[in-house]
Amino acid sequence: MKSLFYFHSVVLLLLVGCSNDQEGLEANRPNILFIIADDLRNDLGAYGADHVVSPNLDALASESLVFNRAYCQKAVCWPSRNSFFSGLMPASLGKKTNAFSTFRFEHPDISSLPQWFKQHGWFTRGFGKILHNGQDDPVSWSEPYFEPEPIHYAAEENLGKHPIINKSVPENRLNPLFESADVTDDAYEDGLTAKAAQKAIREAANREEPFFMMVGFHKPHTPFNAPKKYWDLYNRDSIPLAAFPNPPKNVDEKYSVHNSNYVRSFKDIPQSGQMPNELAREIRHAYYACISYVDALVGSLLDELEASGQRENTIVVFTSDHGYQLGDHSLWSKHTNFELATRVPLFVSVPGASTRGSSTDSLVELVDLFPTLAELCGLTLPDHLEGKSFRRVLFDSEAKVREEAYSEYNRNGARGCSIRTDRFRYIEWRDQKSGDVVARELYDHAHDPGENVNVAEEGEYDGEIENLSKLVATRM
Ligand SMILES: [Ca+2]
Repeated sequence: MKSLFYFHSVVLLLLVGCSNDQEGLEANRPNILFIIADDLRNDLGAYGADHVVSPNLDALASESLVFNRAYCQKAVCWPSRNSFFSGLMPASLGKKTNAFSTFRFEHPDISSLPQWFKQHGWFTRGFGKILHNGQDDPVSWSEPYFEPEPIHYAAEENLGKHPIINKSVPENRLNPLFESADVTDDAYEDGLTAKAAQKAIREAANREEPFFMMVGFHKPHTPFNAPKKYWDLYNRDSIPLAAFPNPPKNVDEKYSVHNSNYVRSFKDIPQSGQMPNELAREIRHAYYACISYVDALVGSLLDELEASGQRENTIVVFTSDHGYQLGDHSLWSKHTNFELATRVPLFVSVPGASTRGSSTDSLVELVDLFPTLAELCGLTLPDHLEGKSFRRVLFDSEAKVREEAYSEYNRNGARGCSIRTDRFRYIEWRDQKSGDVVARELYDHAHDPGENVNVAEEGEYDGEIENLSKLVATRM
């Protein structure tokens, strides 16, 4: 009888241990592994992109709640990353004085996301590209941040000739946009980042306190360089081209689109006009090879978690700082307010959560990750946060915490304020001096999920526009 009671107690304990309730999770003080890709649009198996080879991320998705509608707050590295890292919206980060300033320039005393966990007893580590290139936030980490020396090129013909990529067009014109080099994973910096993070995961198994680890990979950011074995996973002829290669109809192109200057700044890329189809397909091939490379590196981290016995008590987050356009709407690169540039992949794998392996259409923002992760682990929230916790969505995929997701990108003297609701994307372009609305865009996702036709001036949506405009005003 006694042993039967014991048996029942063990079963009960196991059930409690595996339950999805908040208390169990808090009591376990879970580890957090937060992985960030760079410039990764939602071209992954979990989002229906069968033409992309991403087996490790597909496996992670099957253990996660997959967010179909997660959005960055600004489709460019610096503000997006500083935003989710600090918990502030891009407009609150302060003036960027140079490439080496972070949000600390104007907010020296707030706690960052990892720092908040550090202050609550987590052992925090950072690897690779987390803030912008070359930026660190030493106070956030329990041990010094690790970033390898930049290695952008590894193919023999490209070695030693090419300066570090930056926005200087003349310098970039020396650099190829992509290379396929017959090298190992750690011939590029992302492979070295993964190795260092793997070692830290192994070491963490012997530590009493839980860990909070952020690991940022540079790919699939330009240059689209990946070991040849990842290129070999694809048959170029079957790689799809952009379904809609022209700017959306009825937009003011002065604000809405750009001329892809950044991608055109690389060697042998045409300076104007549409990319020839053959080149477009080759660039997409390169981008997908980079996704498969990142996928393998993510797999190496997850394998290490499993091998060190920590997977069952680790929350895993996978996301990107923003999306990307690959010839869609005539655009190469990010820097817009469209769905393809603002939407990001987001998987959140919470031990024991009943939503694991399902997906949600709940709207969330990257700036929401700070309060969400803190709440999940039972921490109070610092006062400065500007996001909303979506913790309850992780236990109920039908739950909604937001009516809209907000993103902003400015161009040619106009502030572009964009919201995505269940049905619409609405963009309001306001003159940065007068505040007057100079252009509007409305895309009806019920009929136009590709955002190919701006219907803002068609009259039949005037009522919706009035409401959407009020909603934008609450966020700008
Ligand atoms: Ca980026």
